[in-house]
Amino acid sequence: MVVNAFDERLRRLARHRLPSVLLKFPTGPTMQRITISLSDSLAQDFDDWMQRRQYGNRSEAVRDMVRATLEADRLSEPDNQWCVASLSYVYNHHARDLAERLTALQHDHHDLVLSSMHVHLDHDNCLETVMLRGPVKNVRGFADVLIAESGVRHGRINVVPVAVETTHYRQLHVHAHPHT
Ligand code: NI
Repeated sequence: MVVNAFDERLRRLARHRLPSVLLKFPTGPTMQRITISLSDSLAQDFDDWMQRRQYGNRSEAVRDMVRATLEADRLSEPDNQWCVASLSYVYNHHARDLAERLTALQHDHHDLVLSSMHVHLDHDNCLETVMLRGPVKNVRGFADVLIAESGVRHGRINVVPVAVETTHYRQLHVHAHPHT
């Protein structure tokens, strides 16, 4: 029958397609084992630091140190490096016009601002985290202006350098991949 033949063809197609679909799933990064030598005192300092920072093992601690160094180096490159970043700060929402000024600042830079989260800490204080994406220079410039606003306290930014891919399909669509 025609229907059965069609079903059989579908089944065969499905069988044929299965391996290529499975191949698309990453199997995880391959690891290299690196042996390093430290003096007793440096190793002791490292273990103490690890304990204070709640690291469970030396490999994870070293990996984070290597990442931090490489990313700091990348961020110092003068080219138009892109990043994703989270900017957090505390402010008093009773301060005159401050809440409006901060919102206006985010709207003025809507090309950089992906989202923001607002937490009412108590009757006066608000904690806001703004997620940003764009050229490092612009993201840092935006953060500097916002942190410098009178009444904004504890302003900190965490910048993660990324490689970007852009595709134009109906609208600009950006993929941002962390380097490490
Ligand atoms: Ni609030």
